[in-house]
Amino acid sequence: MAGEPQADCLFCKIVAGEVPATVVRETEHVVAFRDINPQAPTHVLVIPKAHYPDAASLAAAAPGLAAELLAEAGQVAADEKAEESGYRIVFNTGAGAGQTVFHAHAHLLAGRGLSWPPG
Ligand code: D5M
Repeated sequence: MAGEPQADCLFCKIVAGEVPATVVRETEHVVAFRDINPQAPTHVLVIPKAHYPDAASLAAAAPGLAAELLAEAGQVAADEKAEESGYRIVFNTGAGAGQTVFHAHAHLLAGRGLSWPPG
């Protein structure tokens, strides 16, 4: 069922505390932790605790939670002092766009120049 934990999902395991992560923020519905392979000085993943395979399916099934996720990403950006230099929030969606973990997650990237268009 939509939103239910998936036994084979890495990020569900992080939510459950079965896989360690460096958590920087946690609320009732959302958790944010540092990416294991950072692509910028600040690289935090912001995820819903409930399982949805990608951002679009999250927004379709639980729009309030999607909004909460974005608000929490903004709060992490503030906590990381990323607002002055600017930051990027990215949702890779589909293997062709580089998604490797099929549990919705926002990448928050900051702390270096971010070129456009992205690769
Ligand atoms: O992003 C998936 C991201 O998840 C990728 O940047 C690496 C990161 N990752 C993978 N395993 C872990 C653990 N265990 N902790 C923290 N971060 C992790 P995607 O957009 O799906 O490519």
